[in-house]
Amino acid sequence: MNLISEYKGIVTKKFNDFFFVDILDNGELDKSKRFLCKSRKSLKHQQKYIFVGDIVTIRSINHKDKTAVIDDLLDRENILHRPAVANISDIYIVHSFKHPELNYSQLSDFLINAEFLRVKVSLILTKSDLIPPEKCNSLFEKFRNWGYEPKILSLTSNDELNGLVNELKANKCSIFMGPSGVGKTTLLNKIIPNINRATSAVSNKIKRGKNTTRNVELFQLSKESYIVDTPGFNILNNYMRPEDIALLFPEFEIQINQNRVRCKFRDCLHIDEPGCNLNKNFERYSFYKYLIENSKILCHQSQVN
Ligand SMILES: Nc1nc2c(ncn2[C@@H]2O[C@H](COP(=O)(O)OP(=O)(O)OP(=O)(O)O)[C@@H](O)[C@H]2O)c(=O)[nH]1
Ligand SMILES: [Mg+2]
Ligand SMILES: [Zn+2]
Repeated sequence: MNLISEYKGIVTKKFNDFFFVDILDNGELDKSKRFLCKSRKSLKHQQKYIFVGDIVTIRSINHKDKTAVIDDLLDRENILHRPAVANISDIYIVHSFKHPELNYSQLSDFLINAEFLRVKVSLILTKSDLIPPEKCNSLFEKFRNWGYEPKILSLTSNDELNGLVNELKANKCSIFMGPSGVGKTTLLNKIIPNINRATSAVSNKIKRGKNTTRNVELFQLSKESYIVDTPGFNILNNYMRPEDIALLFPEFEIQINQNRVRCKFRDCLHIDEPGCNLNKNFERYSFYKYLIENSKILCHQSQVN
């Protein structure tokens, strides 16, 4: 007889009113520790909504049917709103060089919104087999100037894969995010071979993904590390205060945090304030100015309304 009546678990998948919860005990990769759960009604009344990545306690455990009830939600480290995932430690923005075509402004939007969560953000570029090596090298340099050292992957080579896997194993909970068809699930299938999640070719005509992955799902990579695969989606821009935007640009953040350069004013927006010494000679500076202007307008509108 099993005397334990309550377990701690991690939510791996959510669909309608149900959740899959994996028990967090000895961390072994064991399917039998997965329970299909509903959440206790009063949790909703307390506005405690549960997302993939949440740590919960479960009760009313039926070991035969593998069902249980989520009894409580433990404190979260953070929450990403779209897609809704909790407790992320590392974000990997995934884009392909081609099919679908690399779109710089879309990629920049993804990066800025990922930086908003204030966790480590990395860039993965896939399908390098579809472009000439020189093009690949020049794009590598471009994104290094944005402050990211992209990991370049392709179906035909595993050169960068081992390094990436070791990195993912050292992270607590990594998430793959990016448009449909860029190869997020293909990559996950390579990293955790027995999961065999569905992937599909991008449409021939418009070279766009087919939204193959429909749900956010969390997979265990090793004893204490997880990876979340997400459906391709359009980014939902977070509202950012003008004074917070510089920290979302590694081009500025490095200068500010290394404290090599100082601005005259503490609330400097690094636009055209006299005495601002930050280097603005970088490719995405006009995008930065655009975000500041946009944020000021939104801020003004909210004060008027
Ligand atoms: N040529 C080439 N094709 C790739 C590479 N990586 C993935 N693909 C192909 O790209 C297509 C889309 O891959 P998926 O893994 O389904 O893409 P996804 O990002 O998960 O897409 P959604 O689930 O719709 O968000 C598949 O046909 C893959 O075989 C690559 O490195 N090179
Ligand atoms: Mg997918
Ligand atoms: Zn400044």
